[in-house]
Amino acid sequence: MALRLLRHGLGLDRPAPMWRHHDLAPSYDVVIIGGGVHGLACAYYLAQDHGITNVAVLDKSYIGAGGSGRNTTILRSNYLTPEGVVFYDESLKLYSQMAEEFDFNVLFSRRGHLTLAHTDGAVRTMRRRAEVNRLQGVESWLIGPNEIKRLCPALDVSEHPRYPILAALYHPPGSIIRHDAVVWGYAAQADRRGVHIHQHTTVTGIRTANGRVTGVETTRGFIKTGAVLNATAGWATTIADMVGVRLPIVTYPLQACVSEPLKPFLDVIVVSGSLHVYVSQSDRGELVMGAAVDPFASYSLRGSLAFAEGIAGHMLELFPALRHVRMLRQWAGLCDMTPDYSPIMGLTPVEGFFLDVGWGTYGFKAGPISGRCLAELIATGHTPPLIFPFRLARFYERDLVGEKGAASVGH
Ligand code: PYC
Repeated sequence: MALRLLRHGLGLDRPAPMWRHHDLAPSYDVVIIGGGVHGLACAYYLAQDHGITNVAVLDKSYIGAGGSGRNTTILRSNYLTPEGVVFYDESLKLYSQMAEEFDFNVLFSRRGHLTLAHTDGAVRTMRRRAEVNRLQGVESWLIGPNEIKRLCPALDVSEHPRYPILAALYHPPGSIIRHDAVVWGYAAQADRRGVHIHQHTTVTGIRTANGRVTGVETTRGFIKTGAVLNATAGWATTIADMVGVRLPIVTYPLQACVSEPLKPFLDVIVVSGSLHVYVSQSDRGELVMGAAVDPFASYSLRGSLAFAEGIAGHMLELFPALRHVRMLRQWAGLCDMTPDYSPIMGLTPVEGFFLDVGWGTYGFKAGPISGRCLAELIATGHTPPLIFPFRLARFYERDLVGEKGAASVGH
């Protein structure tokens, strides 16, 4: 015991770092801009599935500092379009296998997901979503107030609230996971296979010649490369501008907050589009809550009083018993919204410049599958069918994938 105490005091039994620091190499086969779940997952699958390990992941801050560490950790695949449903369902499968694959506890927890309908119009949309989901083999169906009460006894399903609950779309596979652990897991696995993770390394320019990428300028020096993946949020348009690719993206802040820890009372994830709120209870007992994006385009990461007041009011309409619960902290992340509320993945007119951007409020749930598909595209030159519908060219070809109706809350 005394020896262990001494070793601990001297810092001799610190766990090994999960990823290493490297000098910037003069060239890499692939440079990934953005050290969130998407970028790190792509690096991992390049190495794991395709044996491409001469890869750099660059982040201007620390890994997971962006949307990957700022989301509310909800995983689901009950989308509105067939293209969206199959895509997010593959991601959910990868998330559910992650702990075993990495031998690392990512606190994956299958909870069930309820999207409440308070109006006839919302009931119609939920019914349509349920049909689309089931046609793609995804568990999702409409339930009434009695079943909602059974799954979530704390909800007020009486006729008294301003917006009584008429029905809900129930999606049993809906889950939560520890978002930091996901980032660390991918980083550790990518590092182990030889990928270089460069934190605090800002991209200042991308060089091209004859319509193709030749290298990346950074605050730590120049990197020669023929393949660059833009896996950023908030800075997606800035990076794309560096090679003259225009993206149909407008950036909005999305705020979230957690309550003080409470005894476990909420098994399911609850979403109300009409009341602009979604909530789950973490393994630590905190209520993790979010709302719609802020109603103005901005790059602000600050929380606002208007958000705190709004979400508290809406939470109390759903859960009156929580009136004495205190909010512990609040924060914001950046959401790159596209015109059809679907992401942009794949090729661009500049050879060697790839996109994994425009995720709006859906990014975290898609990290594993978009990383795997982008890795396949970069390695083989072929666009996997799962991401073909999300190509940039769809905006010129009038082939949109309208996913607004699958949002957690109204935008
Ligand atoms: O689409 O499930 C969702 C979601 C949760 C938080 C933001 N978007």
